[in-house]
Amino acid sequence: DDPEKLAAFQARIDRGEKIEPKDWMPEGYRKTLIRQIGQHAHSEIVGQLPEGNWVTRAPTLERKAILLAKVQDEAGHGLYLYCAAETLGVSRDALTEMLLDGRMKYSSIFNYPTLTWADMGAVGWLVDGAAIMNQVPLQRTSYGPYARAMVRICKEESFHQRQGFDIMMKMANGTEAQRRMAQDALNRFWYPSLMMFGPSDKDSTHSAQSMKWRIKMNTNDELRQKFVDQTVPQAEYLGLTVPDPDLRWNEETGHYDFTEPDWSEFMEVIAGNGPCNRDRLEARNRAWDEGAWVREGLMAHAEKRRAAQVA
Ligand code: FAQ
Repeated sequence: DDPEKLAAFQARIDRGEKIEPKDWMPEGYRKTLIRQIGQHAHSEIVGQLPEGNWVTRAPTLERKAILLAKVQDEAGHGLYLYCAAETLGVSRDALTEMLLDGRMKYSSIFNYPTLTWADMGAVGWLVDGAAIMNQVPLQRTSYGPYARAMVRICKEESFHQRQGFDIMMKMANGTEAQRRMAQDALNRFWYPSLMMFGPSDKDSTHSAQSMKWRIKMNTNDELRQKFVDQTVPQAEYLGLTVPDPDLRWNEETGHYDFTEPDWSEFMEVIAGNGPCNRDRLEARNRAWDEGAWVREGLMAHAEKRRAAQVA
């Protein structure tokens, strides 16, 4: 890229201007955005599976209606994000193909199983909570279409987080067996949720450049710390114990000290070897294959209408 163009581009970013689809941008900026927005879109789509697993087994009609709405919201988020990625010159079909054949990633969190109803509480509370922590600053990201998609997504995510916390309240204040289920869900989802923010800053390959371009507004460790600081008092309010014996409030720093996730487990999960990676990709591939007739039908219909117009 031409150094003068690069400098002018960086100056626009530094002034806080939004970059729009038709503006000049460095190839690296475009590629990083396609990777991040694409991974984010895939996460929303694959992220429907762990909760979709419980729609038919929700304990009441009301819980079922709420969960169904939440899962449908995630599909909508995926669609806004694919649209934002398409403004960068990549098609949704190309992105989908890269998800289905494993060339593109989606969030590590969705490779963990949802074993009990309490997991619906833990996912809403912790997973959507972590998602919001990461996405609220992204409303100010430098790429216009991504920033605008985030505004609506964040509003919906805060409803998702509250519905999860509400399930946790019911379970944590229910029978002894329900309280144990809530604790067990927290035990299993705590570290996977901390991993959602990505590797520690020293191992994050993209953070420095992405922050310079304001694609990312915070480092992975900054957001992880914020999440811990916000969530620990919520766990206390629920009367549940965060599964980290070394967790403690640090008066000097004004933050909680906590034990880092097991990064070797994280690396395994993002390499495709987590507990559910194979199932998740199989489910998405099956949905794609089984939907082929719908796509073909729509194409044939469009073709017929076009031919009729020409005639
Ligand atoms: N999982 O250099 P960095 C949701 C990869 S919320 C998998 O630090 P970066 C809502 C990374 O791609 C979840 N891979 O990377 C919902 C890179 O590999 P690459 C989605 C991960 O991009 C709730 C390598 O590690 N949210 O879906 C993960 O600067 C409930 C090095 O890492 C977003 O995507 C991970 N956790 O920072 C839906 C938010 N972390 O590509 C349903 C937007 C890192 O070079 C139910 N994304 N990697 O092969 C971001 O903010 C960033 O992309 C980070 C990672 C912070 C995730």
